[in-house]
Amino acid sequence: MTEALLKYFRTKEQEVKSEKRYDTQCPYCSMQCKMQLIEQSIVTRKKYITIGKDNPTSEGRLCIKGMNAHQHAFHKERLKYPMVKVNGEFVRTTWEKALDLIKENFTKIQEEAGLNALAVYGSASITNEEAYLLGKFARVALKTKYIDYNGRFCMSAAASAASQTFGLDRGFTNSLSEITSTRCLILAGTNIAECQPTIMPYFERAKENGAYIIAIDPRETATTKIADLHLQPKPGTDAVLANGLLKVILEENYVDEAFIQERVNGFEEVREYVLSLCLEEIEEITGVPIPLIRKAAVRFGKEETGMIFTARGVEQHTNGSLTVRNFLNILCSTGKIGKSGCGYGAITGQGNGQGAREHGQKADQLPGYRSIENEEHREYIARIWGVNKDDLPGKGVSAYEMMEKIDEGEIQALFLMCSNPVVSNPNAHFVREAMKKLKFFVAVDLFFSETAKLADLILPASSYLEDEGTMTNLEGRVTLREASYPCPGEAKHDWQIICEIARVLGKEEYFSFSTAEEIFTELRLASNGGKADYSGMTYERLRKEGGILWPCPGTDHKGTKRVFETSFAHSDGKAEMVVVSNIPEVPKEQVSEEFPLYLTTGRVMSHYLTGVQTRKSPALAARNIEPFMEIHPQTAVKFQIRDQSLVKIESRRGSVVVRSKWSETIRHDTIFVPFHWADSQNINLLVSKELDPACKMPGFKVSAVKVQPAIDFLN
Ligand SMILES: Nc1nc2c(c(=O)[nH]1)N[C@H]1C(S)=C(S)[C@@H](COP(=O)(O)OP(=O)(O)OC[C@H]3O[C@@H](n4cnc5c(=O)[nH]c(N)nc54)[C@H](O)[C@@H]3O)O[C@H]1N2
Ligand SMILES: Nc1nc2c(c(=O)[nH]1)N[C@H]1C(S)=C(S)[C@@H](COP(=O)(O)OP(=O)(O)OC[C@H]3O[C@@H](n4cnc5c(=O)[nH]c(N)nc54)[C@H](O)[C@@H]3O)O[C@H]1N2
Ligand code: SF4
Ligand SMILES: [Mo]
Repeated sequence: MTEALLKYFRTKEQEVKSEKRYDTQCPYCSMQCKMQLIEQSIVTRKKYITIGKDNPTSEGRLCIKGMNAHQHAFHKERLKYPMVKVNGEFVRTTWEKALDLIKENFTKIQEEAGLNALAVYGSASITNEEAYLLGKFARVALKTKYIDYNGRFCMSAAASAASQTFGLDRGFTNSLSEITSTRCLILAGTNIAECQPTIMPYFERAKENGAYIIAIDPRETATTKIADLHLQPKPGTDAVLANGLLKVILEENYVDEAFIQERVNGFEEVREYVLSLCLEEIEEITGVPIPLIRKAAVRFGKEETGMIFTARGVEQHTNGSLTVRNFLNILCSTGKIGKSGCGYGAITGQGNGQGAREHGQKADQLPGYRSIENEEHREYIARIWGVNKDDLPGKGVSAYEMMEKIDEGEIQALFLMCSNPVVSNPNAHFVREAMKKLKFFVAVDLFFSETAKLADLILPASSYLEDEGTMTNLEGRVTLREASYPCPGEAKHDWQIICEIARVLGKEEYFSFSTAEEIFTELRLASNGGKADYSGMTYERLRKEGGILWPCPGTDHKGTKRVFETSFAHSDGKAEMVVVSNIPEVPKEQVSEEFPLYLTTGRVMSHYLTGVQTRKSPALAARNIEPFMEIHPQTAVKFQIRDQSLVKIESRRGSVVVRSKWSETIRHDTIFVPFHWADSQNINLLVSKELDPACKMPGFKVSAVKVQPAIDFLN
């Protein structure tokens, strides 16, 4: 071919024949960045680009995950048809046959073993409409008490702490724009630079404006690098560290007596306990030197304004909820809550981590943040649903406890929507074995996830590009995701799937929705008068206003930028401080001669959760093709582990083999492994089943382990 001809074809290849644009929101984290997929037809193929769209939260920014999300949505392994397992192999089936199979098995199992033999496991990556409908589906169509969701492993500790201390759990009590003018910011166990990258400019602007940033993390991360002061506690000792901070605040008298007098209960008990502690002991337990504890406390105490942010680093512990409460004790004592530049932020995790925890997927919850054990709440929701209050089941158990019920045979069938529990649950080997015992298991997913592979039937769901609905972001801002791309093959929206199953079960009258908006209209009513009140929001308003912060109790209500300005949400209007003992109720696994190191787990920027989606995205997978173990070089040498070599990590529960990564910036007694990989690289094989007694959060962030070169193990 001549040069001229080649050039002609090259130019032709670049020539855009036609272009379509689809508005949507990123399927990943709680920032819910608004974006637009541009689909260009060029000569031989289609070309895709994703760009950010302006909005009040992410201000048009995107991170690499959002930019590349279409790669998994268009992946050739996307499920396009219902798949049924026949003799151990999945074969394509029709929706009609799939629905018949569900009807037959659900009915038979409930007839034989009772209503509660069926369980539902939901997700915080689905829309508000779907989360709401799934809760209703469990209670009205299946009449089972067993429903819970993956948010149990995510937001439960922070949610329970905020509910107990403030009487209300809106992840961030203020709006993001206030961060930039706040004087002191504590980032406790959060790695926003990798996990909510588009939030970073708020903190960078705060720093430019002179804010002092304190990070608390056993590792140095891209987030701790923006901090002025980095405290590196032993994993799992944050509650004790918070006691240390409080002690200095009390001794140096940075307390806001007037605020406490007027707005807080329980201060005296906390003061008495904290003053009885000695800083030397706190230094010993946490590994944080006293001068640094002092420096952090004095700075936070003396600044005019301050905010505390927590995330899974301090929350995913068997005392996670009390740990958060102790950070809230600091806010209450210093009066840094409910004012401009003063507040609390539980950095929410999943895309709809906020909304999905409000509308009834939790074992003990009804829509609008109502309680399933409160007679008035039951009455109200039963009325909206058109059922008898006494027919609504009671409260069930948490996500991991459902796995125990499956193992015991009390739960015999499972309907799973949008989660990969065999990878994300603690004690993963037990969970996989338990799930194999299910008599009938339906999974709704985009892909053959590790868990879906165990199912009897897999139903193909639509993705973020295709499924319209509302998502509530980390600010508590409800946003409308305008997805409109056609579904691949015969995939359906999660809400449609719920409605169709309800129909074959004879419950059509309660689930006769033909659009997501119709479900939202019912959700608005159901949330009316509840703590998370969406009743004033409409799709039209959400479109026009770019999102609304809840509570929004009327169509002329503007939404709520800051909560707790004049009172807290407990009946007496006051916040409840609580004594948080240095000795946790559930003892944490300690290092020993046999298991000499602490293992903590978490995330990297390019992967998302169990990695089912991001491992399929070439641009993302290429950044981290496999898991790794971050270890201090001195520790590595002690255990004969070379950099970039395979290592066996073992706890009392199991072992994995991953590659080592030397890092000067992690504590000597701690290793870190991200959890985005499955099977023999699933770090949850090592994590124990112990749960926080208050909120049932597992201790993902601390296990005692030993490490050795994998070569010994392979020999
Ligand atoms: N790239 C990416 N972004 C995500 C996700 C993802 O999978 N990938 N997931 C989303 C979801 S669902 C969630 S919940 C959030 C999670 O967001 P984060 O909670 O910020 O993420 P993690 O990496 O789990 O943990 C945060 C930090 O806690 C530290 N840490 C570990 N143990 C302790 C401890 O005992 N004390 C303290 N103080 N710190 C500790 C870790 O070193 C880590 O840097 O991210 C969301 N965004
Ligand atoms: N060791 C350790 N374990 C952890 C954590 C940790 O920090 N350390 N973090 C915990 C946290 S915070 C979380 S949030 C959990 C998350 O744990 P999981 O809920 O298991 O996480 P995902 O990987 O998001 O699983 C979602 C599944 O749903 C599918 N999916 C995606 N979108 C849709 C949709 O729109 N509809 C349907 N039907 N399916 C869809 C995906 O393909 C995937 O298979 O993991 C927890 N486990
Ligand atoms: S992963 Fe989070 S920060 Fe990144 S584009 Fe998606 S929503 Fe935005
Ligand atoms: Mo999460």
